[in-house]
Amino acid sequence: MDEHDVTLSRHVLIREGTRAPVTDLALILERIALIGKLIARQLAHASIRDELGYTGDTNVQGEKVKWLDEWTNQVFLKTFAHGFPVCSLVSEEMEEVHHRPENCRENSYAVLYDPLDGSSNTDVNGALGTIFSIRRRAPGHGTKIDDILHPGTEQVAAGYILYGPATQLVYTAGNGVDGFTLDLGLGEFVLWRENLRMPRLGSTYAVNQGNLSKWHPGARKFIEHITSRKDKSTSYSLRYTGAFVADFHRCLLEGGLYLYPGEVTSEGKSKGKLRLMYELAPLSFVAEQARGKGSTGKGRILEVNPSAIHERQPVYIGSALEVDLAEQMRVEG
Ligand code: FDP
Repeated sequence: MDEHDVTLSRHVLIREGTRAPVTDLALILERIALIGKLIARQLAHASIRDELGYTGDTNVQGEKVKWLDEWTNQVFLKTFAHGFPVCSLVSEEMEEVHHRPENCRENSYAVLYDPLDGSSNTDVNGALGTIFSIRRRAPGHGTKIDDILHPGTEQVAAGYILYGPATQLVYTAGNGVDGFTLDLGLGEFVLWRENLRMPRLGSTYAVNQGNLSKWHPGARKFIEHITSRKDKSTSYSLRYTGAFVADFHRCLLEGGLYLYPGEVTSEGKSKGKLRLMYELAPLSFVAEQARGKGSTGKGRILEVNPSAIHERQPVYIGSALEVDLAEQMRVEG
C-alpha cells in the first residue's frame, strides 16, 4: 500500500456533507465492503466447487432461484446479524422484511439490497453486481415498515459493488460519488476516484432490445430515433451485459443510457421489470449525485412514492441529456 492510498473505511470517516453521521455510515459501509469481499471470493471459486446453477426453488417474484442468489443473501443476513445500527434488511430474495428488533433504537437504519444483480450471468462468468440502499428507521417503528416505504429522496446513502475483472465499490452519501477498487493483496477497498461525474451525453445505450415489440410505441420510437443517426459523431452503439450494475457503471464513466422500458399489458398498463427500492432508487441516487438522471420515463425515480417493497418500475437512467430526451419523447405514454 502506498502512503497516499486511502481505504474505504478511512475515506468514509473524512467525507463531509453526508446525510447521516459518518460514524454510522462507516459501520454500515465497512460491513457492506466485507460482504463485497466475501461475494467476490465466492464468485471466483464457485465454478471449481460446482456451486453454480439453480437451487430448484422459486422466489417471491416467481423467478427460479440460483444457488448464488441464495448464498449471497445469506451473507447479508449473517454479516448484519449482530450489532447496531442496522435493524432491518429488505432483499430481493426475501418476501418479508427481516427485522433485528434488538438493534432497533434511536438512530438505527434499514439496508435494502439486491445481493446478486444480473444473475443470468452467473453460469457464464459474466459481470455481476450487488446494489444497496441505506435508509433511516424512525424511532419506535419496530416491525412496521411505513417509515421505509418512502421516496428515494430519503435515502441517506446508496451504491453498488461491481464484480468484473476488478471488484469495485461505488457509493454516495449525498455529497458526491466516490469509487474504490478491491486491492486483492491488501484485502481492502482503496480509493480509485473521488467525485465521479457522469458525462452529460454518451455514445452507447444498454437495453434488452429483444423485448421491443412489448413496449409502448413511445419507447419504440425513441430507439428508432437514436439508432437512425448516420453521422458517426452522434450515432449510438448498443452495449448490454445483462447486469444493470455493469451497464450503469459504463454510463457513469463514459456517459450513455440504460433503459428497461415497461411491458404493455393486455389492460394497456406499462409494467416495469426492475425493482424500485433496491435497484432503481439507489442507482438513481448515485446517478443524480454524479450529475446524471434516473427516470421512469414519466418522472424522477427518486420522487416515486412506493406502495410495496418489491414494487417494479420502468427505467431510463444515465446521462442527463439522454434521459431528458427519453422523457420528451414520451417513452411511457
Ligand atoms: P437479473 O434479473 O438477471 O438479475 O435487475 C434485474 C436484471 O438482471 C438486471 O440486472 C438486468 O439488466 C436485467 O434484469 C436483465 O433482464 P433481461 O434478462 O430481461 O434482459
